[in-house]
Amino acid sequence: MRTRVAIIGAGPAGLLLSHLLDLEGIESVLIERQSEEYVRARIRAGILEAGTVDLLKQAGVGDRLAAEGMEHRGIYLRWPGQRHHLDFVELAGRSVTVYGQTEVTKDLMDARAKAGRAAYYQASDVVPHDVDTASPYVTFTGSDGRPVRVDAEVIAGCDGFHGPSRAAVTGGQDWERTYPFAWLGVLADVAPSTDELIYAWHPDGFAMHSMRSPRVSRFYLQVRPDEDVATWSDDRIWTALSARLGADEEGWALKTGPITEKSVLPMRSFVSTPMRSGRLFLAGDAAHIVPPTGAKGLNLAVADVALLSCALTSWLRSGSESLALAYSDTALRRVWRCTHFSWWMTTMLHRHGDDFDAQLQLSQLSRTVTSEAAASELAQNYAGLPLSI
Ligand code: FAS
Ligand code: PHB
Repeated sequence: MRTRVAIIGAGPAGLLLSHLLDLEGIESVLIERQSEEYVRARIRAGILEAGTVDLLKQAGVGDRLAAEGMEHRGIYLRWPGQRHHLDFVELAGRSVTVYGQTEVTKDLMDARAKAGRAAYYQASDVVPHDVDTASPYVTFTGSDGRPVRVDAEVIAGCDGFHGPSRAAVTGGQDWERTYPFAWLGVLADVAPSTDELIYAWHPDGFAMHSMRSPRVSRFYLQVRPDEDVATWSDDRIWTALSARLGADEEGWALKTGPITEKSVLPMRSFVSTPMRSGRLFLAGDAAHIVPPTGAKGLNLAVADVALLSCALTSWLRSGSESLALAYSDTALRRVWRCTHFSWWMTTMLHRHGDDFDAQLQLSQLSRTVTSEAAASELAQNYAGLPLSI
């Protein structure tokens, strides 16, 4: 078949790009390896920057977000003997919103179904071809086992870290940093024990108290990269969270309840450049990965797509290629800013190295909560820099 933009990957990047292009009257086809049910059920990020919230609302997929999203003014930073609230609205004039990536995906998929736009789920052997020519195309095997070819003017690689698109970018360079720790992520059917997120430094390792709704909490614990999740009983999880989040020390009770999901999440920083090769454009995790400590993964994918949909709209609708030519450099400025911020939050809050490192971390934490300039720097980055549209 033929379309204008062939999009590989139905994560938030691919789904949102297709939606934004559709609003501009530009047809696209989505090609996804997993089933629709699988994509809908995936548990990932949970914090939306102010710019992401505004964009989803402007794009007409923000009604449920407006009704169910939990707006937070800031976060708590805590370490033994210390707990401090950073108010992002005061420090940076912007708030953040707790609204699961699962919900964002549902809203985009529902909008897609309502508009009746074509999507190929359970597509295998997906390969982009001739991306450096004027006639790129994608081949794959459909869910019915038959071969499919999609000819397009442009291919958008929104297929995450493990997808095929990045390998099709020629003359690229990759940067990577891996961390000697990981996160044990936990979802529990229990009301949050805090009104806003707690980021905790602790000698036993980092911990975070996040949430999904007034009845569902999300927690993270620093563990070893090769940690076996089976060694973490529910009791062991609650005991570690109580200690690291300071409940024991500060005398408040961490509410416990049924744990519905637990998994180990690797931590890495990765940037691949350029984010364009001929008629292939990369967006989201296909081009960059950040450790989740800065809550940037999903928001960076949205920022890439906001930029890319503008660039493709002006190129495909009015023939002006200037934004498309600038796409990679423009997107990478934000990518490196978010990569630095996520690395900085990660190295400040996770136990690694020796006691000297621990003292440096505690000094950094203390500086961040006592210096308005340092607190504002964290707030501006966390709440999100304006989308450079
Ligand atoms: P995605 O990975 O979401 O989507 C890529 C899509 O491409 C997927 O649907 C995949 O199935 C598809 N695909 C892959 N290969 C393909 C092929 N060969 N053919 C067709 N389709 C293919 N961020 C946070 O801030 N907080 C978190 O707690 C958090 N948890 C995370 C947990 C995990 C396991 C992962 C991987 C990421 C997590 N992130 C988190 C980061 C996350 O939010 C990502 O940044 C976000 O999903 C990026 O969106 P996309 O770029 O659309 O990539
Ligand atoms: C989450 O709620 O899943 C979450 C929140 C903040 C982060 C990472 C994950 O930094």
